[in-house]
Amino acid sequence: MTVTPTSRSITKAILSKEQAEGAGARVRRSIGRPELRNHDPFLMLDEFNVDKNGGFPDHPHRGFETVTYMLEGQFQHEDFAGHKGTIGPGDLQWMTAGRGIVHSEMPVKSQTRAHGLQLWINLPREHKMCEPQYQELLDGQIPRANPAEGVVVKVIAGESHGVKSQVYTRTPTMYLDFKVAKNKTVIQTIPKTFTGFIYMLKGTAFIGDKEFEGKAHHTLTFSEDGAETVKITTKDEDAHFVFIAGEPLKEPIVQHGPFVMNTTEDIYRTFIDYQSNQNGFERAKNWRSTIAG
Ligand code: FJE
Ligand code: FE
Repeated sequence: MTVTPTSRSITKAILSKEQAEGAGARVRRSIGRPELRNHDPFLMLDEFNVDKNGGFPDHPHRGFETVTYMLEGQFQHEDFAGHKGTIGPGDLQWMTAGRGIVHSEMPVKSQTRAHGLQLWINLPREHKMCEPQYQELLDGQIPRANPAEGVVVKVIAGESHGVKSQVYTRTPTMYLDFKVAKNKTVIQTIPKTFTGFIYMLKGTAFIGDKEFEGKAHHTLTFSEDGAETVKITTKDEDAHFVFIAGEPLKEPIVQHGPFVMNTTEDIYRTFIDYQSNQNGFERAKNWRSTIAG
């Protein structure tokens, strides 16, 4: 008989230092860095900081989803189908790239800094070539749970303390933004089979029965022991972190930059599709965004 512990524990704590990415942008890479590769179903998590001279000009995606969650400043987006918009603090863009998106992601020029998180979630084989879809929510449209005084959970995807997100997840995913005042304990449930992690934005939190200490800009990965809760405690500091978990796809991953497929053959086909503007990349022909300057 093996005993299932009550709370998941922390198996790794990795600090993300800033590195250059895109065009003059700075990111702290969490998932996707060498020590945190293939955290199935997650491909990448970047905490980005972009000033008015930087950004992520015209680039493609296929085979996964990008989830952009703004913390500070304003960010603009424009794609090859004419889909365009601006997201500000607390707003969310859940983009299913599916068979193909070409777009540009840039800060609003008058702003000094755009700061946020971008998560890449892999898609299961049967959804990789789906029609692209956007699910966009303003801060005020994202439901909150308030499990105790001083504890606010924004439910971006999945469920927390009886509050459910309406975001459709093709890969079962939980994405929760926790703000926890000092000297609190909160218990978050998590399905047995989900992998997951916490990425600390501010302050200090103590995770699991052994109270593993997590500090800002660290990724804390959960044990995969079937425990159905994560116990989180704060002490003499308030904490802000995201809690991200999902059902592993357990499929082969062949990634070439912004293209993520199951086989090398599908990656070769993707290069051809992108170069010859077909199978989802039709509108890439002669397209240039108006926001990348
Ligand atoms: C990309 C390099 C990149 N992190 N965080 C190579 F920078 C990107 C890319 C991003 C990105 C965009 C935003 Cl808005 C936030 C990011 C990397 O766009 F897709 C590849 N392939
Ligand atoms: Fe992108």
